[in-house]
Amino acid sequence: MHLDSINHPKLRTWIDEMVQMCMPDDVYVCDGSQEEANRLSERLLRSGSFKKLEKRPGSFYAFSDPGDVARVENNTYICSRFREEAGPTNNWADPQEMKGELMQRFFGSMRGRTMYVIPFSMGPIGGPLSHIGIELTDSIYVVLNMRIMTRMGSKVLEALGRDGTFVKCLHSVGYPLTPGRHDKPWPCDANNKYIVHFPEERAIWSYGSGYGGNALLGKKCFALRIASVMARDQGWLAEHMLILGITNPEGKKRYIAAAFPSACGKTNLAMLVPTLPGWKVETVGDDIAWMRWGEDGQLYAINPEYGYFGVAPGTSMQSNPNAMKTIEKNTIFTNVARTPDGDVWWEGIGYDPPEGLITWLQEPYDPKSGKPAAHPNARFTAPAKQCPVIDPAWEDPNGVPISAILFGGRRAGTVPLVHEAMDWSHGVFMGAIVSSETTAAASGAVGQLRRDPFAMLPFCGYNMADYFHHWLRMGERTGVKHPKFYYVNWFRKNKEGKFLWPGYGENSRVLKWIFERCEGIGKAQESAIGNLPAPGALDLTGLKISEEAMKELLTVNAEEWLADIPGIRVFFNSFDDFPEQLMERLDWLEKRLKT
Ligand code: TSX
Ligand code: MN
Repeated sequence: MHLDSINHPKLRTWIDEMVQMCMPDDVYVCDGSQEEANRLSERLLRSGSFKKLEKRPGSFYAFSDPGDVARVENNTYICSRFREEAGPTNNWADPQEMKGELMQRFFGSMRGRTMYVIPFSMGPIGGPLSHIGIELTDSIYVVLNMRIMTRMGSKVLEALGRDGTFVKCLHSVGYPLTPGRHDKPWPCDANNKYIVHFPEERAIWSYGSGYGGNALLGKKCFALRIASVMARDQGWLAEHMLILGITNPEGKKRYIAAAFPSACGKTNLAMLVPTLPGWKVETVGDDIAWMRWGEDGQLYAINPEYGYFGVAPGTSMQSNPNAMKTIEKNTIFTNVARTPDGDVWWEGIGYDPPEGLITWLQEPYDPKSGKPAAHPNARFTAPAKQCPVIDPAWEDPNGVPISAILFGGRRAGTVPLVHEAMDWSHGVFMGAIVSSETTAAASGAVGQLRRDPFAMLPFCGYNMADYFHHWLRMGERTGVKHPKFYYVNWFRKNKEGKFLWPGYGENSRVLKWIFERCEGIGKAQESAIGNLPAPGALDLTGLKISEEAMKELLTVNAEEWLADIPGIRVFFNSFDDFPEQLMERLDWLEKRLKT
């Protein structure tokens, strides 16, 4: 579509300004149609950025510059007016100074390219919890991924009308095609990446990277960093949570939201296949939840996204059959390995690498090299509606009512399989102490404890102390029915270093107990840290697990917990204006553990 099809004066003015700065050869407004997507895919096939995957209809293969394979937290900024508003866990820069620096980077950055205007909606178009963004980008790869990850195109412009509000998202790969310069399969400016948020202005400027979390600005940048600020200002919640529906054999359904740091299997949980007969899990979302109190006093959640941007390695018919079926068609694969007959492969896909495999670096795969065929952060981008267990209400603009909120982390010791908070503020405390041990996939040492409150540390667009206050305030609303809070740990190990819990589909046994607690029929016993399943309350029918293992899984070892407390205290004290209520909760916990 032509730029003149835009009849929103403020949008038009902003685009004109950005065009002046970035100097693209052309401007194109995306309509979101299949014809448009076909045309753009064709262009990437011709230029060599995409390869067709003959084994997967409508699917493409892309590989990145090795210097542009992940989010870049060191180059991610929150440019609020004052440093204190960003807090100690974010990089802060003065908005005016940063704008000046970035304007130099963006100046002429789109020369020789087309600027694509992507109107997109986070959440069902026109829904009461939904918000609109406009991303300007010089990357076709971004356009095609945004078309899967968000509701995108003409319908969004219609919903925006002549004066609707939108989040301004500016993106350039930072590789202008100046005379004599040739394009690359993955253009980027790997040494000069900036992922910059202007929360007051509701704007995002992203420069130099084409990679998902840095370039698909609807996701982490908008739906979490900017939306968390909007949510604080407007009295709702923008969270790094999956949403699942769980139905018991009698047909009663409840919804659960859950926050986990990376490498804990969030997508696997969202699409879980229960081993308990008669129980069913359905997926509303696998990464982000926007939640608010409904008229009836229940907490309602939507998934603002339209697709899954999932980690491929480790995904198999064993670990996540529903994800495997979701990515059979209409999927973009980035940095996986490819087979000579037009399929994909990665470590942990569940079968041996085929003959003639080509790595993500476009080299012949050598198993003896010790180097993986797929990058550990290789991704699939797939439409949510292709998930075989997508929830019937996943597009309900009013959201689904949340009965329980789960937190979790990867802990070899200390933390039991599941425990329940005593009340809302205890639930907020549980969220605030979320921590996880690092795996090989993450950079740095293996097995190190990382604090990641609410799994939001990299994604909160303002001061995290203020974020905790906001969560506590949300619970003070009168006339509302609080969800219950739980902390789960699928990763506890025995003395021999073996996982005690089988995990995966067997986690349905834990979900069943949580479901029954919400029904008021599940039995619990109090411990120092909260409520544990009472003896016999966890349904272990048909599961081969020793009594010692179960005992270990549900043990609260006071010494171990007390050893954790100084670290938590240091973390809490690292904030100015940390909520008194949560500090008191820590004292409460310590006292209970000592008696
Ligand atoms: O996703 C996982 N979940 C959640 C599933 C709904 N993973 C994979 C984590 C990396 C992304 C798990 N890994 C889970 C889990 O519950 N549990 C474990 C640990 C584990 C690994 C292998 C076994 C058992 C547990 N194997 C056997 O017991 C044979
Ligand atoms: Mn995530």
